[in-house]
Amino acid sequence: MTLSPDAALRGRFISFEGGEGAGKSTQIRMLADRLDEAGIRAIVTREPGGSPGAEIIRHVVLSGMGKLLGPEAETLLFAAARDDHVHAVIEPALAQGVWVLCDRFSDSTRAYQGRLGHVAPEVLDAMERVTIGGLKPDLTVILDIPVEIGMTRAAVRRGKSAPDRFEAEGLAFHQGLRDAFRQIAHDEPQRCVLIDASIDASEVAAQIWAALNKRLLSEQPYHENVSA
Ligand code: Z5A
Repeated sequence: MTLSPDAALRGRFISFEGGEGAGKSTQIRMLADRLDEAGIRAIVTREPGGSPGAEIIRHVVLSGMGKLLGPEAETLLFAAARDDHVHAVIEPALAQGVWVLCDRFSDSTRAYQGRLGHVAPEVLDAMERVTIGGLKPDLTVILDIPVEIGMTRAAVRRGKSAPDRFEAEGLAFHQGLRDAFRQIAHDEPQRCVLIDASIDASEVAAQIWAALNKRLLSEQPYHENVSA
């Protein structure tokens, strides 16, 4: 694959998506370590949040305050957080040739607020035009896990703390979410890779690394630096 000079210098943008307890944070950390060993500069970030302004909004939405405003207004809060995050963190990093590993991005809005919250696609399209413009992840890793396993993992990790606004939703909500992410992977196979996240974390990591090698590391200039 031949890239234009600007595209070759730009960092790569990888988002991680999936239901609760799928292991996104775990896999992002493992991938960041592996990229570091390969000599590729990368930052780890998350949504909602990732920039000082967006972290304030994260606190509001996860507390459940946004839900009280209704689905459209809650979606606007996620969009406002994304706008700040993209402009303050993601775009500057990519422009400097730094890779961005992001725990959730716009597919989460499509799944949670679109499919589950019934916010109309044209409303989501309009918000995306404002917040992300043409920015799309170069690769989206969708971690797929049976709902019961994911919820159990999340409950164990949470311990005695109270569930947040989305963790508190029931089984049907989380099943709908899983379906929504699987549908996104099906609809956009060039951007997305669907990975079984119910297996051992090191095996999940190996599959992510293989997908990344196939789709991104064969491009110039990164292949010269990396041994698979
Ligand atoms: N949201 C939205 O509605 N709209 C939007 O546009 C955006 C987000 C961007 C953010 O929650 C919430 O915001 C999210 C959607 C909504 N809703 N929820 N819930 P968050 O950031 O607080 O949480 P999360 O994104 O859902 O992630 P998570 O539940 O924290 O899980 P995770 O990052 O996918 O998993 P983990 O922390 O890596 O692993 C969970 C536990 O499982 C942990 O103890 C691990 O050690 C363990 N684990 C991980 N992998 C394995 C394997 N392979 N085997 C066994 N155990 C494992």
